[in-house]
Amino acid sequence: GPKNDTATKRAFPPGFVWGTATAAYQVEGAVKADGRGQSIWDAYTHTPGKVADGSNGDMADDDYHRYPEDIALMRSLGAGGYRFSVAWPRIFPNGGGRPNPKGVDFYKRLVDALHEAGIEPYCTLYHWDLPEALQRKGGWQNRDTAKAFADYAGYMAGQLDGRVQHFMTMNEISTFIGNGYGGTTMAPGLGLKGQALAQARHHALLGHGLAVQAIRAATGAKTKVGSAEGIDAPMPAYDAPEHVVAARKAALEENAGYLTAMHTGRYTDLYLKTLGADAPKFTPEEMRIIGSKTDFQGLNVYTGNYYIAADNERGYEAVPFPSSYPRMQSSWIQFAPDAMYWGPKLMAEALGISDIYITENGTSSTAAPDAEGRVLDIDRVMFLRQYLGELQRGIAHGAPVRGYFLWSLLDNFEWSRGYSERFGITWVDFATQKRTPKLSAMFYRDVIASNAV
Ligand code: PNW
Repeated sequence: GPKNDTATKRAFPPGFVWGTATAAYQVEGAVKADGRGQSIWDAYTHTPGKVADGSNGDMADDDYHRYPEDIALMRSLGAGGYRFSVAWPRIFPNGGGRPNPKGVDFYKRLVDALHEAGIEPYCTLYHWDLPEALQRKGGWQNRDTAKAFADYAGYMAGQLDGRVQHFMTMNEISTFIGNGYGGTTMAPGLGLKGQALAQARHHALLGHGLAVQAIRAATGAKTKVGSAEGIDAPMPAYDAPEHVVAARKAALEENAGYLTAMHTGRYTDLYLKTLGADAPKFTPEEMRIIGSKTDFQGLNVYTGNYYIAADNERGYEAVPFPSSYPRMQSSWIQFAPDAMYWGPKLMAEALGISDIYITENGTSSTAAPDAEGRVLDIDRVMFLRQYLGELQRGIAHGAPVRGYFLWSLLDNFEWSRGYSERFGITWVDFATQKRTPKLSAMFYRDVIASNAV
């Protein structure tokens, strides 16, 4: 009967953390406020031709001033967690030296307001906004940047000690190194190749490891430390044992430059062999630091790659997506709900990870206000419903996932796509800064309230 219409919903474990995620440069605006220094993203976005719509993060969502309103939005979702990032140039405007107390105060106010709303803060210390002063000295190509990052991370974690229990060192080393150092589509847009690129990647990993140690030294024993890394989730083409084995091997090798190094303290033989003369220079001590033990792993899961077993050195082969396979507005997001089942499960199995948070998942959508001002983003609702269903199934089959942070709370500055790709479950009219929850926000509120999908 009518009472049972939703009885078939799939339940998540008690205590599962439901949250939303943002990043400093994408939402804060206020780039000159209270002594903030310049970051590589200020420099990049103010270089003509770099961003699709010629926009920048000068204003973005003005969350620096409107965070109480944004916390009210989280409250109306019923969310229990919020993942935000600290802008390094607000804390150390030149990368190091004397801290800027007004920048520190902003994050203390933010975190206190979250606690008052009953929302647990999850803090990322680096979401790509490197102080421009450090880029002038080579950025991540310079080994000293790893040390500067650890100094900043330890200082900031110490300032938030007792108010924040979960810290993430960095967001998606794979993306900012791949697109910003290897490619030109993200700041600083260097287009490096070969050894120079592998060395920059190594320095970023070293920065992560040094920061893990610095955060531990600056905070109490209850503090949990991890990172948020992007994966193109490995998935077997279908559930046959040989393809599952192949996908698990891919989980290790396709992430060899990032998660595998961070969790094992070594580069795989195949990684070094494939790079050959372009391999990074490293010491055993550096590898020990990179492998510093963490308490949890954050995974940003948007899409995945299918694998089949293969009779080659790797034991696997990727199955390319035919051009007709469905994808979302952002052309890199292939619709792959399986990624949420297999990604966390196989990464946990391959690397022995005991606690995972999905630190980002979501999609862009072209849905816009209708005649009544409603945003009926049914594509995002279907995307989230399918991915969350697979996450629930994965947890039921043993994937150690403790929480989920939807990207994103708000439409925001989507890097080189500017404001042309909207990831929010809340519509933002950037001319007026008016916020309107979309259909997907109603959907997410319902998921959170029932702890089920
Ligand atoms: C992540 N790709 O970035 C970031 O952590 C967020 O800041 C970003 O807004 C979000 O995903 C949506 O894009 C990515 O091209 C950006 O593969 C691009 C890619 C992957 C992740």
